[in-house]
Amino acid sequence: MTTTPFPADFLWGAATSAYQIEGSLDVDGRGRSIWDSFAEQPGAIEGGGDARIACDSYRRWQEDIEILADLGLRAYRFSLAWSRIMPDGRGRPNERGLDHYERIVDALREKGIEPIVTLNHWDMPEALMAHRGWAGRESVGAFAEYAAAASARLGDRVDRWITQNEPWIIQLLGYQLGLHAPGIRDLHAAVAAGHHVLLGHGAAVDAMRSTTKGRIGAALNLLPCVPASDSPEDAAAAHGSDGYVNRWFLDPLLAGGYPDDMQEHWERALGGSLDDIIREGDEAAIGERSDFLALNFYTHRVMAAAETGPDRPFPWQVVGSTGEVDRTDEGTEIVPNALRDLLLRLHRDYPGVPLMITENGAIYGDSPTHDGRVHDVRRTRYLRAHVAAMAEALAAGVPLVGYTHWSLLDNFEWALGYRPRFGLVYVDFRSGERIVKDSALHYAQIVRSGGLPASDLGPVTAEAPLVDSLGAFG
Ligand code: IFM
Repeated sequence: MTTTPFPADFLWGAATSAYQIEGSLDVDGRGRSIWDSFAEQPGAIEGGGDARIACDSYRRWQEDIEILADLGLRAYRFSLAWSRIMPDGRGRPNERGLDHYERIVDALREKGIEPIVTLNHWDMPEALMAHRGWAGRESVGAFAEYAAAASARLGDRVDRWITQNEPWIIQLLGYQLGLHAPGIRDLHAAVAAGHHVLLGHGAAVDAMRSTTKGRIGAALNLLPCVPASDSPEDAAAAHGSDGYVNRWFLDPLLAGGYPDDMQEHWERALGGSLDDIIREGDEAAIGERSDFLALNFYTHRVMAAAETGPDRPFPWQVVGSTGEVDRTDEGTEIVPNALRDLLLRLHRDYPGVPLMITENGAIYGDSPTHDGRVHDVRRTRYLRAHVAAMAEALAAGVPLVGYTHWSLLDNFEWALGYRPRFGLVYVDFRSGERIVKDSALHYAQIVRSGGLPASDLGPVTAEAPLVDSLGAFG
């Protein structure tokens, strides 16, 4: 009999977010969100799509929960649509929005599936753009009001909360590069937005404690940064990039404040101090509040030194790996060992903090074949490779408590529209029909056996790479 390092109560699950799956944008008193406006801009969404229907999960949520239950998953990470609960950004919460999520939480619990609730998965109410969205400090109080309303209604039955999803992506794509809502391109606004997202985390935790005993954390998308060569310049580039992407968010949440080296990089890039953004007492209002760290892991960044310039605020660039590397259909490098090493690093650098992987997954375009099934063998290999990486980290003593695969469903992949398919479950976007992919069935076996069942699938491989979407992020 083989032993498994996964504890019996390990939270095996899958993840989604409201805007990516729900549709039904104009029902039950929902207000407009920044993504509604962004998607209306010509050229903003590849293929010209929008999220008016998406996976139709606002209406088909029971079907989604049945699928989770049939697969034997123990946790479902989903998000509340902020603008369903606070249609005007501030003021009285919309009870009909809360009713909807209460029904979902209760149905999950009835099936023995732990709800893991995200509060901000990017769909800020449009009304808050009157105060510059996350770039304005008013966002912090508005977010805390929303968190308080969600916790007052659901706090007695949600044991795990995620306040913010991927602060760096909000900052980078939403406010620095303008590729996501609200489409702003301004470096100062970007660093302010990232800071307010973190302050919002702290304020939300404080606003929720009196109404929930659930554990509260934020989800960071972490990208290990590796030097492209042995040169000291590339080593410095990797360290700098690590400050920009990872430590700028990890350290204030878990180590008492922003890292000095990255603060200097920001000051050089902005040509002045950050004192107008980061005020006295702010770092204390972010730190020492998280009950766990949630992390989203997809790949790494291979970094080289570079000259700064108009489109490059920092002296480094992503160059990617040379030679043979496994990649997803989108060209993203598949590096499960980097996940293991990241977990070990987090355990070393932030000891005692429980870790949860709240996203990990890959774009593979497999669709139904003549037998009506989706034989996405590459996703199964990808999943097994990352489960093996988690097993190694657990065996080395890392306090990893769960894993929710991204995503339960093929869905609206933001600016990339519906082309990229991340789901364990195939969605026919014309009919709304769901087809459980082979990878989901294999995942069910992993969950049943509490680790990796024997398989003859062989190593992770992938077909020809397309474009490395992360390479463009500088
Ligand atoms: O779909 C997104 C999700 O909303 C946030 N993390 C990355 C996923 C894949 O790009």
